[in-house]
Amino acid sequence: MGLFDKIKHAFVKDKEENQTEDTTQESLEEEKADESAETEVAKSSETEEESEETTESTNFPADEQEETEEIEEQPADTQKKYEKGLSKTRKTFKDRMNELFANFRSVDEDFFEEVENTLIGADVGFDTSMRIADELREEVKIKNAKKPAAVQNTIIEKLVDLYEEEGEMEVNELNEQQNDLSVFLFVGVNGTGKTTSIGKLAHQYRQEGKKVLLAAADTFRAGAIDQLVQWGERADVEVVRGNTGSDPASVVFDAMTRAKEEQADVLLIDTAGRLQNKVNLMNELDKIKRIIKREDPTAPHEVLLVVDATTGQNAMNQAQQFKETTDVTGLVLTKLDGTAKGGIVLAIRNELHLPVKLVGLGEGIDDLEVFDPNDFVVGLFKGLLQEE
Ligand SMILES: Nc1nc2c(ncn2[C@@H]2O[C@H](COP(=O)(O)OP(=O)(O)O)[C@@H](O)[C@H]2O)c(=O)[nH]1
Ligand SMILES: [Mg+2]
Repeated sequence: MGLFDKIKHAFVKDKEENQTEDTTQESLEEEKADESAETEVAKSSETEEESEETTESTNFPADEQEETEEIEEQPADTQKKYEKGLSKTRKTFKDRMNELFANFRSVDEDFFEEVENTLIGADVGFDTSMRIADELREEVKIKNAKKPAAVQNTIIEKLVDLYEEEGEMEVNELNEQQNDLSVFLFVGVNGTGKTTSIGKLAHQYRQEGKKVLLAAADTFRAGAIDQLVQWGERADVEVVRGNTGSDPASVVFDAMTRAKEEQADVLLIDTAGRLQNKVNLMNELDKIKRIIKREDPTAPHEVLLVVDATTGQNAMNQAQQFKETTDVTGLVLTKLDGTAKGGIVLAIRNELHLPVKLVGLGEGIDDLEVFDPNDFVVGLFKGLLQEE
């Protein structure tokens, strides 16, 4: 099933699930069937929101029980997490669409320009937004789409198609070594969520029964080391640390030695991200990498750049700069739950060509997911499709 069809499917399933609760809403809709397109769009988004809340509250206790019993998470739970984490983005996008169609008179040039602005506003990226609008012009012509619902669905179809097309060669899974040590180096500007993401990932691996070790190579601030130690306690994994101000490379050396001695499965390395001094940062990261390689020539197996989704274009610029500084293998996109601009994932894929590997969907220890492009897109657009 193609991605767009998958969303359509999710949309239909949602409708069926909520049919019993929706009877009042449904009859209301029938009564006002002759109302303008503007209210039609607004109303169906309300229905979707209500139903979302109901499913979430009924599923929550069951989710919690399952977590302790089952090793592998149910795919449906992951999907729910995405839907929850992306609710702000979805709502904003929905509001913008509603606005767009409230002013809708005909599909003219002004309309397409509004579509472009809407997409840029969602951090989809300038080039990508232009491309979508262009393809939309074509498609609307071919389909001779006139009704708002048909046009809205076509916008989403274009977004999904483009997103899917660019991701064909992408590897979103982390490069884990089978029966051998996996070394993941985390880089990124302060405050983006490196330490938090390491803590969450350590917890996940620990749950899987793996032996995990953390390295506190952000020795620049005392608070940074303590914070990682705290996460180590929460995740029940050990932290290799040095003193504040000590050489990060020496901490990494200690951690590599210990990981090998203790036959650890995973070593996660926290680093300081002082982008204001690019040369120093580059030297520091190079030195760390050299030490890692000397101990294990196949490592590091991932260099993960952590970026904060709420910072939009800034995150894109950081990613660009880090890409020039060191060999980044993938992105950790944090705080997707706190932004209304989840479109940044599309921009990253289309403009930076770096795979997103992990996404942060909240501050809790369980709020990190291996990036699943399909779940992401469903989480982003579910409920936005209109009945034609
Ligand atoms: N809402 C939300 N907050 C996050 C997420 N990831 C990190 N944070 C918060 O971002 C802040 C900075 O995180 P931290 O790990 O200290 O960043 P670092 O400086 O890169 O190590 C903390 O308050 C975290 O709780 C996320 O996915 N969602
Ligand atoms: Mg930190």
